[in-house]
This record gives sequence, structure tokens and C-alpha cells, in this order.
Amino acid sequence: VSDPSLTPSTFDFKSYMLEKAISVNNALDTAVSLGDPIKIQESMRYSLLAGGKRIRPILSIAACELLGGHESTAMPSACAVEMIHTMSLMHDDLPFMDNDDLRRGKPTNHKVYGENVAVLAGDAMLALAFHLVATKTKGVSSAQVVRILVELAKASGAQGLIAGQIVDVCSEGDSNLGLKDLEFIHRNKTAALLEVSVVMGAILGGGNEEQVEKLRKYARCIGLLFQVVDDILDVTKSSKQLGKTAGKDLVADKTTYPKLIGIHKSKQFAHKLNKEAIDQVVGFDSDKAAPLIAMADYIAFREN
Ligand code: GRG
Repeated sequence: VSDPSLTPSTFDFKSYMLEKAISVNNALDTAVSLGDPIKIQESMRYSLLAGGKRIRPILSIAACELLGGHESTAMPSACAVEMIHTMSLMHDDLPFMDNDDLRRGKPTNHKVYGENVAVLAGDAMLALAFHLVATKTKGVSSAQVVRILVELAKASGAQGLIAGQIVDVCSEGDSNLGLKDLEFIHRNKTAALLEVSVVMGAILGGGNEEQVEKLRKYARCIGLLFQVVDDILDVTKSSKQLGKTAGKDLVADKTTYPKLIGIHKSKQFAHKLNKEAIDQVVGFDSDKAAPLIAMADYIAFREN
């Protein structure tokens, strides 16, 4: 989409992601221990520990550390946001939603445990996420904990994730869907959880209002960027495939940025969002901002 030249060249993003993902995976493993009733715990662990890039928890930790906070302070809320992300995928995969058989390279939760268990395990994970934040966040004031709980509830509910999902579900097959509707879906379905990840980290790191709002803007930009790039990749991947598959149309008939504004303008928009995101973190300590800059570039330049 553009040049990833704004990332400090000395920063090793791949190692950073690997190292942070290991910490997050260990914390998630501890947070959902095997206990009674075994069926629900197994089902929760199956999806939660199935891999995933851990973008949201890592963003939370990076925002907290940017402001001088510690990884351990951000870890409960980082795990909570990954739990909510995972449970939303489990519910999205169900036959009456997106009906998917595979997730993170494995059979979906309901394929292994049944639809009834997958619904309950998702519900349990949602509750556990809030329990974890409320009981395990240490080293900050109760006011900060309440504030992040409010942010997390808003991002997960009918003013966030669910708002995006309901509009998406109800507009399936609607050929009149416009740019505004598309942006609404993405801002809520995808960007809301990315935004709250960063905002919770910023609050726990002790950020002032101005810092929290700058980082919120950073996260909103990368949230929308994530989806614009997804749409662009849908087109570019499919056109590569088309050459190999004798004209089989692999592009699903859904409303996307390239469909509404064309591929060129979609790429320009992605470039603008990437730059706008990076602009928000320019005034911070440049070494500590490196992970957030690299994350924006990673989202912009990924190939799948
Ligand atoms: C009850 C809170 C609640 C939610 C249920 C089903 C539903 C509402 C929402 C579905 C939302 C959904 C499927 C959003 C897509 C988000 C997205 C961009 C997924 C891909 O994220 P990655 O690439 O995936 O970070 P990994 O697997 O790496 O974590």
C-alpha cells in the first residue's frame, strides 16, 4: 500500500510479537484452567489456546508500556479482550451466523463440542473476561479499573462489536449498502475491540486525557485499516487465484471498499489511514512507540 519507511529499522517486530504472544498465551492458559464442569472448560480452552495472532492483547500491552506501565498491569485486560474476540469468533462460526467449519486452522468449536456447548462456552468466556479484569488488575486505582470495565463493556456490546455484527448480518445480500454502512460495520465489528485494547492499555499505563484520546485515534485508524486491507487482499488474492482456476469466481458477492470506490482509491485510503495512525504516536518516546508503529505497518502491508 505504501512504504513501511516510518518504522525504526532497528526494531525487530517479529521477535517482539513472538515474545509477547508467548506471555499472553501463558496468561490465558492460567486464566482458564481445567476444572469442573470439564466440558465447558475444555471447549473454552480449545478455542482460546488454538493460536491466533494475539494482535489485541499485544496492542494493550504496547500501549501500557508506551506510557511507562508494566506488562503485568495490562495482562488481565489484554487476556480479557482476547477472550471476547475469541468468543465472538466462536459465535460467528455457528451455523446460524457465518457457518464456518474451520477457524485458526482447526475445526470450529461447535464442530468438536456441538452448537449448544459452543454457545455456552462463548458466554462463559464473555463473563470470565470481565471477572478477570475486575479481580486480577493490580497496581492501579479502582477508578482506573472501573474506567476500563466501562470501556470494555461498551466496545463489546450493542454500541460496539454487536452493533457491527447485527448490521452486517441484517444487510447480507443488500446491494444498496453504501460506504457509510460499510464503515459503520467495520468500525464496530472490527475496530471497536482494537480500539478498546489500546485505550485500556493507555488508561492502565497512566495516560492523561490527551494521550488516551491520541491513542484511541491511532487504534480507530488501524481498526478500519485492517478491514480496508482485508477487502483489498480479497481482490488481489482472488485475481491471482483466477489465473490458476480457469475463471472460477472466487470473490464473494459482498460489499467491499474496492467494490464501492475501486482498488486504486481503496489503496489510497489505506495509505491515508496508516499515516494518520502513525501521526498519533509521533510525539511519544520513539523507542517505546516502535511496536505501535510497526503494528500499523504490519496491518497495512500484510499479505494475507
Ligand atoms: C456477544 C460480545 C458478543 C459478540 C458476538 C458474533 C459476534 C457478536 C461478532 C462477530 C464479530 C467478528 C466475526 C468480527 C471479525 C473480527 C476479525 C477482524 C477477525 C480476524 O481477526 P484476527 O486476524 O484473527 O486478529 P486471529 O485468529 O489472529 O485472532
